[in-house]
Amino acid sequence: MLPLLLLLFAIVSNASVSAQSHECERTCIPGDIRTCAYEFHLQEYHTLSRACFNCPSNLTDCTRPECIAADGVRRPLLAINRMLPGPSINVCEGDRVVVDVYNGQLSDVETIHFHGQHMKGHQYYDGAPFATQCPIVAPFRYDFVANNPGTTFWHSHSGMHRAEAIYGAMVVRQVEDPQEGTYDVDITDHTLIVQDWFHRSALEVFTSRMHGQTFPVINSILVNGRGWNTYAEKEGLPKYEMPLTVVNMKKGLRHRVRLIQAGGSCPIMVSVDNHTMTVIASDAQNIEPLTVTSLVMYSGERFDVVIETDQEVANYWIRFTGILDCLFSQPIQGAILRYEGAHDQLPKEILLFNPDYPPGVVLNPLNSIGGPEQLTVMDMTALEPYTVPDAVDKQFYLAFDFKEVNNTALYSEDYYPYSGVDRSWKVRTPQVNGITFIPPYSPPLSQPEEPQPTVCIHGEDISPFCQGDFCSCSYVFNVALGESVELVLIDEGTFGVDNHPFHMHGHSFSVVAMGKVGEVTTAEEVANLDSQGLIERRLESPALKDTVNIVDGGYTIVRFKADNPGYWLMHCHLILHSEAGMVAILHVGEQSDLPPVPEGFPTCKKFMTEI
Ligand SMILES: *[C@@H]1O[C@H](CO)[C@@H](O)[C@H](O)[C@H]1NC(C)=O
Ligand SMILES: *[C@@H]1O[C@H](CO)[C@@H](O)[C@H](O)[C@H]1NC(C)=O
Ligand SMILES: *[C@@H]1O[C@H](CO)[C@@H](O)[C@H](O)[C@H]1NC(C)=O
Ligand SMILES: [Cu+2]
Repeated sequence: MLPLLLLLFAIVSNASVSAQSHECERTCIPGDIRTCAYEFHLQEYHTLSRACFNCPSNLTDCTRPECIAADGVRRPLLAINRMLPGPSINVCEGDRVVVDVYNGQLSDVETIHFHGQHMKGHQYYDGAPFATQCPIVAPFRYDFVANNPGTTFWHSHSGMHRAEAIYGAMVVRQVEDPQEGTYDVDITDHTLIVQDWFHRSALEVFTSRMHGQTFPVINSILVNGRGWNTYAEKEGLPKYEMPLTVVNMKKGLRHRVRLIQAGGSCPIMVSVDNHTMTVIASDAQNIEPLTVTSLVMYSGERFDVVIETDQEVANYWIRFTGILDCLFSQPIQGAILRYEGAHDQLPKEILLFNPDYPPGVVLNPLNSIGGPEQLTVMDMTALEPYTVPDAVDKQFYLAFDFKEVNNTALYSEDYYPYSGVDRSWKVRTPQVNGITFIPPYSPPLSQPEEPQPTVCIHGEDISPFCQGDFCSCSYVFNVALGESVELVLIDEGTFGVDNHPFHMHGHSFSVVAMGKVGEVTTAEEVANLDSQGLIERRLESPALKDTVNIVDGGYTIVRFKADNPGYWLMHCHLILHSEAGMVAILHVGEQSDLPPVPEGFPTCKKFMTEI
C-alpha cells in the first residue's frame, strides 16, 4: 500500500527535484540493491550570478537553472553543481553510494562528511580532514554502503565551507519502515534542509570575528536554499519577495517531513501554523511518536515529523525562527505548506519574528531540562525497546567552553597578550578540557605508520603541548573495540549563554542524562554530584542520537558501545567553534581491526629538509 502511494506522489509532485530525479530515487523493494553514483563539481560561485538574469527584479528569473537566488542578497559562496542546497542523495538501505568530488576551487581543498552515516567498514570515507583522509585536491571518490537508514545529510568538513553552502540532504529509505503506520506520504520534496545565512562569506565572518573586532551577524535563514531577507531594512537593501520553498500536501493525509539543521550558528525553532507535528525520528533513529507544536533544532540535528493535513484547504506557514545568537538580527523564515487546491499565493498570516515558543508543547527547547509543556531529548523514547548496560568500561568527561588564554593563533605573548589588549579585542578560545584542537599533519587512519607529533592522548601528560596558559594538540581518546563508553558532556557556561551541539562521527549514542547545575559549572562539580548519586541515568530505551545539545552550566551524558573501529571526530557542531578548536578524536580499536587502506589512497605529510 505505502510504496505504491509513495511512487504515485513522486510522479504527481511537480517540483524541479523530480524533473532531474536520480535513478536511485525509488520505492525500496527487497533484492533491489543499486550502485548510486553522483558527481560533485565544486567551484567558487556567487548568488545572483549571470545564471539568474534579472533576478531579483524579475522574480521569475530567480528559479532558472544554476541560479542561486538565496534571499536575494549578493554574496560569494561555494557551490556543488551550482545548486543550493547541493544535490540530494535519496537511496535505499544497502545501496552503494559513490560520490565523485571534483575540486574546481582556485586555491582551496575539500572533504565531504556524511553526517549520520557511520561508515562501518567504510571508515576511510568519513570525510574528516587529517583524521580519516587528506583534504581533496585532485578528484576523489567517496565509496560506501548506505547502512544507516533515515534522515542524514552530507556537508563539507573543511574550514567554513559548510557555511559557504556546501551541504545537501541524504535520505536512506527502507523496504520496511518500522514507522510506516504513522504516515501516508514520504516523498523527496518533503525534505527541508535549513541553515542560518550570512551576507558575507563565512570565511570573512570568521576572520573578522577572530582578528577584526567584528561580531558575527547572522542575516537570515534559508530553507532549501530559499528565503526572504528579513534584515534588509537594517542593511539598507531593497526587500524582494523572493521565491520560497513550497511544500505541497493533499488534504486528509499524514505527510512525513524530514527536517535537517545544517546551519552553523544558532538554534532554529520550527512550527507550523494551525498544525501540530508528530515527531517520529531524530538523527535517523525512530522514537515513539510525540506530538508537539514546536521544536528546536540545534546544528547537525534532524527531526522527522508527521504533519496531518486536517485543516481547511489553504496556505500555511512553516516557520523557522532563529534564536540565541540569532536574536540580534531576528531572522524568521517561512516555507509554504500548500494544500492541493489552494491558490498559488502566500498564507494570510504575517511572517513576524517571535522567539517565544508558541502555545502548546515544545520539544528540545534551549537551555531547558524540561517542565510544563517542555519536552527534552530525555523525554524521547526509542521505538524499539532496549536496555543500556548498567556498567561502562570507560568514562570520559568532555568540558566545553571559551577560555581566556593566550591562544597563539590570536595573540602574541610578547606584543599583544590576552591581558594586554583592550576589552574589545579580547576573543575567547573554544576548548575541550582546556585544549584547543589542531589537526594532525597526516590522517592517522589512512597513514598509520606516520609519526604524529601533534597528537596528545587523554589521560597522559599534555604539558609538552602547552605554552604558558595555552594548550593545543590533536586531542585523542583511546578505547578498545567493543568497549562500552560513557561521555559526560559539560557546557561550563562561563561565557554568557551559549550552546554547543555535540556531534560524534561513527556512532549513535544513548542520551541517558541531562541536567543543569547552575549558571556556570565545572567537570569537578558534575563529578561530585555524580559520586553522591545525584545524577540518575535513564537506561530503559532512551533516545539514540548522533548530535545533542548541552544545557549551559549543565551536562548531557551519553553512552554507546564503541563497535566501530577508526578515528572519529567528536566536536561542537557550531562552525565557528569547531574550526577554532572545539574538537577531539575518539580512537576505537587497533589498525588490525580496520579494513585495509584502499589502494592508492591519497597521502599527505610533513616535509622538511635537514638543516
Ligand atoms: C521575467 O522573466 C521571465 C522569464 O525569463 C520572462 O518570460 C518575462 O518576460 C520577464 N518579465 C519581465 C517583466 O521582464
Ligand atoms: C489558523 O488559526 C488561526 C488562529 O486560531 C485562525 O484565526 C485562522 O483562521 C486559521 N487559519 C485557517 C486557514 O484555518
Ligand atoms: C598571557 O600572557 C601574558 C604575558 O605573558 C600574561 O601576563 C597573562 O597572564 C597571560 N594570560 C592571559 C589570560 O592573559
Ligand atoms: Cu560550540
